[in-house]
Formats: sequence, structure tokens, C-alpha cells
Amino acid sequence: MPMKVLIVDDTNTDRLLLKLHLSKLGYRTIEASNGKEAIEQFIANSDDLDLILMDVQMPYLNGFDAVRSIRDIQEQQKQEWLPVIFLSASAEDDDVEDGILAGGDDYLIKPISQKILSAKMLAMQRIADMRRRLVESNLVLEELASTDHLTGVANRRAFEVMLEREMSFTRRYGVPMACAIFDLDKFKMVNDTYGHDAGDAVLVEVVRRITKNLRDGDAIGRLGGEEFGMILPKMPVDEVLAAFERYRAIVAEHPVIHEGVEIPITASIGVAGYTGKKEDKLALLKRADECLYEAKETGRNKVVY
Ligand code: GH3
Ligand code: MG
Ligand code: MG
Ligand code: MG
Repeated sequence: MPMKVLIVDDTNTDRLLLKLHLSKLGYRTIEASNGKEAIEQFIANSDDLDLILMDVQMPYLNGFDAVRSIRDIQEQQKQEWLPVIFLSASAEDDDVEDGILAGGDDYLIKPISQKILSAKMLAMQRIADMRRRLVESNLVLEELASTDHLTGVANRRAFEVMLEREMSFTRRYGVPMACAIFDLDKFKMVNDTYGHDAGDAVLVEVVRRITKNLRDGDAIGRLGGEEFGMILPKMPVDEVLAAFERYRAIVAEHPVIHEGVEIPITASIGVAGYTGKKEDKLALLKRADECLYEAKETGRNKVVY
């Protein structure tokens, strides 16, 4: 992907020449005519900007000050480093040093030959490609680290993050929510009777049934083994039981068919409501777990709230 370059220069002809030259080389360009505009353009394009070419002498806000502001914003918002090259008529050593200290990565002296600029851009394109690959592989790693590989839903870590977020929403806005631990009944027997592969297939199918019927906003994660967590945000206290009863019924309604064999399956659900009191996520899950224990003790295939 060719770089998107922000060209900052108060002299219209300089800006235009740069733009023409870069466009000819295939780069995408946007422009600003002073430091203040440069910051605005940086903010508006921070998602996909690859490079800033920054003039130094400009009215309103000079290039050094503009870059200092941009670096501050990046640090506050924990953004990736964005390369900046100063373009200046001054060849003073002190100015070059000041430019780098202000947050520039390079400093070219005007007038800049087309050859030097083309070569510089090639080097910057290599860096931009590397940055993009890093961002992409980070996204893949994050996805892997938060997904349960068998069922494809959130793993325990990611589930707890979602739960934390939902609880803080409830604390802030006072909108009640519910969470639950959902555990397959006599699952050890499923493995013992039909084999471990059949057990895996049941886990996948149960998750498929629930996610297919998930009410908008509801979430599920695998806490481990045959145990899942569910979050039902914005759930009035008097509707909690019915909502989980619906999920229980969806799982138990039909046997799972694996390699032509019918495997009957049920689940027990322990539910804890949350209305915003001071309580952490582990305490909330513990309340759900106590209800799950009661569901198991009193016959399974039921919801206890
Ligand atoms: P209960 O109704 O009391 O929950 O009984 P249970 O048999 O479901 O509970 P228990 O905790 O005794 O057994 C859980 C079983 O789940 C044991 C383990 O072999 C099985 N299990 C855990 N993770 C997996 C998995 O990824 N795949 C398969 N096939 N089985 C799993
Ligand atoms: Mg100027
Ligand atoms: Mg179980
Ligand atoms: Mg269990």
C-alpha cells in the first residue's frame, strides 16, 4: 500500500511541487499550510497516515512546535510512532539538532533535489510497510490470545475483560445486568460413552446453538472444560430467569448428532444479577458458581438464580 503523506508548507508553490512529485511516484498526499492545520490533519488522519513532511518556518505555529504537539498527542493516546521529516532552508547544525530533539526523524535541506526526495521516500515506504506488518501481526496475536481454539468464542481471559467492562457500565449508569456460569451436565459420561471426539463435537455444537440464538448484546465465553460464562447486559431483574431459561432450553431441545449417533445433552446454569454495588468480577462469578452448585445438587438441567 503506497504511503499516505501529509505535506506541511506555508509556501503554496513548495507544497504544490512536493505534491506533484509525490503523486507522480504513486504516493497518496494530504496537505496543510501551517503548524496548526498540520495538527488538525494529523488528528483527522491518524488512522492511516504514514509520514509527515514538515516545513520549519511557518506562521501561527512553526514546524518544530507542531511536531512537539503531535508527539505529545501520540504519547497520550498511546499511538505508534509516526515518521516526520523536516524540510528547511536552514542548514545550521543547531537547527538540525533542534529538529531531531523536537521529534523529527530526519532533516532535509531545501531546495531538495527530486532524486534525494525519491530515495528518501523509498526508505520511508520500507519503514511504513514494516509498521503495517507489525500492526497486523499484533492484531492476529491479540485475536489468538483471546479466543478459545475449539469453539471460537472468547476464552476466560477475554470473558473476564468483557465482564469487567459490563460491570463498570452498570456501576456508572445503574442499568442492571446478569452473568451466569453454564455447565454441561454429566459431561464426563458423554466422553466415557461416546468418546472424546464426540465430547468435543458436543461442545462445538452447544456453542453454535447458543451463539446462533444470542440476543443482541449478550456474550458467551469458555471458562474452561465444559463450563461457559454468559453476560446479559441491560437485563431487568425480573427478566433474568426467563432469559437464561431460554438458553437452557435451546441446548436441551434436541440431542446432538455426532457421526449418526444421538447424544442427549443438558446444561445447568447458575445466575448472578448485578445492579452496581461494590463487588468485583470474581465475587460476582462466585455467586453464580454457588447457584450452579445448587442447580447440580437439585437435579441438573435447570437455572438457579
Ligand atoms: P456435572 O453434571 O456435575 O457437571 O458432571 P460432569 O461430568 O459434567 O463434570 P466433571 O467436572 O466431573 O467432568 C467434566 C468433564 O469434561 C471431564 C473432562 O474430561 C471433560 N472435558 C473438559 N474439557 C473437555 C474438552 O475440551 N473436550 C472434551 N471432549 N471433554 C472435556
Ligand atoms: Mg515556510
Ligand atoms: Mg459438567
Ligand atoms: Mg464443570
